[in-house]
Amino acid sequence: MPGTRFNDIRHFDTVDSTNRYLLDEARSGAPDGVVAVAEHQSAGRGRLGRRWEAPAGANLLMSVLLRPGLPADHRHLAAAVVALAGADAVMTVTGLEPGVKWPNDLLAPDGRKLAGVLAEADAGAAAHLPPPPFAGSSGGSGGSGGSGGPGPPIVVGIGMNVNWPAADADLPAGLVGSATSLQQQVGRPVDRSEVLESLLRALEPRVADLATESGRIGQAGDFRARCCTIGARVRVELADDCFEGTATDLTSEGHLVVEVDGVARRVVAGDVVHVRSAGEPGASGGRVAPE
Ligand code: BT5
Repeated sequence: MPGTRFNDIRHFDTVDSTNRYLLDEARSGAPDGVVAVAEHQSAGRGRLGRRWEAPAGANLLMSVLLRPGLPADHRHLAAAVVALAGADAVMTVTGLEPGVKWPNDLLAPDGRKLAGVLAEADAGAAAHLPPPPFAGSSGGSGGSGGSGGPGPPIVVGIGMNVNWPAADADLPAGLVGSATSLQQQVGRPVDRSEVLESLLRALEPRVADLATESGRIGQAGDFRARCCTIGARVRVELADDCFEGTATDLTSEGHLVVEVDGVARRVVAGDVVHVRSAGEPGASGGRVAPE
């Protein structure tokens, strides 16, 4: 795609998972910016071993390989910029304004899930990268830049419900009430290639921003501004604890701050469910976990 790093877009009729494919390519040295798009995934994956459902030929199923050279504590931003670019594309193509649920799902205005993002870093592949030319500098022209910096390559996949489900009756019972599509929201079929092109165009400057500290601060600010989890009543489910509170902020590292009985608790990793009071439209049952 001219003017972007996304000039190698590989289309598949069927693949097990576009994330799995690009992680393997990364291990073989594939460069920053390779994109994989599938009509169908036979083993589309969500977080924590969960499955991503989509019938053939209806939705956007894509992954990008990024070598952003992000500091370890900022790697969540790779997923965040893809979620933000997904939201940009939805707004450009349909006019719908999705919310971004922490850490990186897109929700329709009625609270149902339109898209999910899965970021996977391959620590093993980092060994194949050259050392950063200016290790220790931040924001300069050297070691943190776009086409291959320190740190592992990161594959970020997004599954966006474009034309499926067309109606709730299309969904398996487990997703009724929690999943929706662009078509269902706007009442007409939506062109998947327009969404893909718009997403990649929006993603380019956001990924470029990851190379500098000021750019990262800007992206984190965009994420905070779009994050519909802030201000929401949430239930946080940790391995050994579960509590409810109100999400009040995101830290610059992307951790969620949840106030529980007047005490601020920082959530780094865990599942978060937006809790809605009776009478509010569709609760998001989507569980959220960090990559
Ligand atoms: C996610 O996981 O939301 C990340 C999904 C990432 C999918 C993309 S598709 C391209 C790339 N290649 C892959 O193999 N994966 C990525 P998580 O938050 O764990 O949500 C998964 C849960 O969402 C499932 O357990 C279901 O409950 C629900 N779900 C499954 N398919 C859905 C869909 N199409 N729409 C809404 N919810 C869905």
